[in-house]
Amino acid sequence: MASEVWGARWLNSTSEIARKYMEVSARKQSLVCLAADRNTMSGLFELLEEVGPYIAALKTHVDLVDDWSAEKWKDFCTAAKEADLLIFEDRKFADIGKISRSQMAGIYDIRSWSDLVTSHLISGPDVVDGLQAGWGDVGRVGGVLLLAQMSSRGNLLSPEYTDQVVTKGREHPGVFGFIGNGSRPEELSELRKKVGQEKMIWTPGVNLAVGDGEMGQRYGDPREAVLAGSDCIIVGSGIHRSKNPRASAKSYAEVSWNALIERES
Ligand code: S5P
Repeated sequence: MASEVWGARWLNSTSEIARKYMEVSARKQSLVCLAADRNTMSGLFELLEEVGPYIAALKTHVDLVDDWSAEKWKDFCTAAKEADLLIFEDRKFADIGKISRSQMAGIYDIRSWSDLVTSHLISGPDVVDGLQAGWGDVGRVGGVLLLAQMSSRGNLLSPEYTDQVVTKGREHPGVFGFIGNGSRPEELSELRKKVGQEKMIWTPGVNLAVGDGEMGQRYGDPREAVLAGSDCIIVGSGIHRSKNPRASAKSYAEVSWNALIERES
């Protein structure tokens, strides 16, 4: 099933997690990663229950939950696994290797439940080794998404910086892929050319209502993002703030899946 739509991407992939993502996306016919930016555990459980069937991955910001507890989080992650989802902690690591390794532990113990994490490469390539060592410390494997571009206006990730992140990230087996700017399809096409076909590009900054979002966020069209090379659209408020999150998630799933078929055929 995954090979039918993902074709050579699936056949040539050497990443266990990338293959897992392609399989889940094909099972659910969705390239949607939900940015589950709700700040209560009940809000998170409710969202998961409503939209689980229409999404392929669940992105969290574990440190913004007001009533977080280790026990409730464990239950939440179990529910996410039961809903056939990859769990992606958007921690945006940026420290030196050994500290990143320790930050995978600590109170949130990200290494024990995340399949994917985000990281900047500003401190150099050892951050990726540190994060991989973190998963290794608990006998798990995971993938790092490097921020190659950002969706927020005025960000400091220059085209030269993006190029360096891609050049270094492409060679590293611990790098699952890159975060690209979903709000600008032309930037995304350029990014895809540089990234090649092996690694993933996941894109925030997409919404069916394009334009400016809150506090400097920018939104582009999800179909255009996928056609320009995005492998996964990261959608937050477009789903969790909508009047009917389930119906919205279904719409994003359909748009993204149809665009993938259009792109790959
Ligand atoms: O450049 C970025 C990178 C990320 S990971 N821009 C982003 O918006 N994000 C994340 O995507 C951000 O942290 C948030 O969780 C999500 C976008 O949410 P939305 O509500 O704007 O769709």
